[in-house]
Amino acid sequence: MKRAVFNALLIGIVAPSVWAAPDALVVDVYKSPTCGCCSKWVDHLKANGFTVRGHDTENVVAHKIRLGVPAGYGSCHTAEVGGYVVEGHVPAKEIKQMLKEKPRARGLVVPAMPMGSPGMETAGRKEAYDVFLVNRDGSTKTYAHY
Ligand SMILES: [Cu+2]
Repeated sequence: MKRAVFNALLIGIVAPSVWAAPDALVVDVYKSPTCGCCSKWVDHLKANGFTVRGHDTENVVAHKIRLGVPAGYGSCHTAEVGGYVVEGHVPAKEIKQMLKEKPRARGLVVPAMPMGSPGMETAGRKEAYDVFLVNRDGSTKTYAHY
């Protein structure tokens, strides 16, 4: 009985901080436990105000298929936020923009792992890359260019 009271108090203390974070800013990330650049991208999201729930798995591909990442647009990790898929090293800026604009789309992808993208910072090296919006029919269009 005392334990139950203690738990109730604990929930009372914890809950407000959970409510303070809007649901749309919670990102579920599927990645291999040994992926270094995936963890660095997670750090990038956290630094930009996202709450991240990490899910280590050896079968990230299953999530890409489930969430509709088009063939050839895959990267090292796959994430879900606000009903959208976010594939690869997508900058927090475009994720926030998408959550605000709420396009009728599957989500955002940055194929492969471009040097200089968030989580792929390499001293002195930057590659040009596109952030693509994946439409509901699986077609893509450029959402941002770096
Ligand atoms: Cu990566």
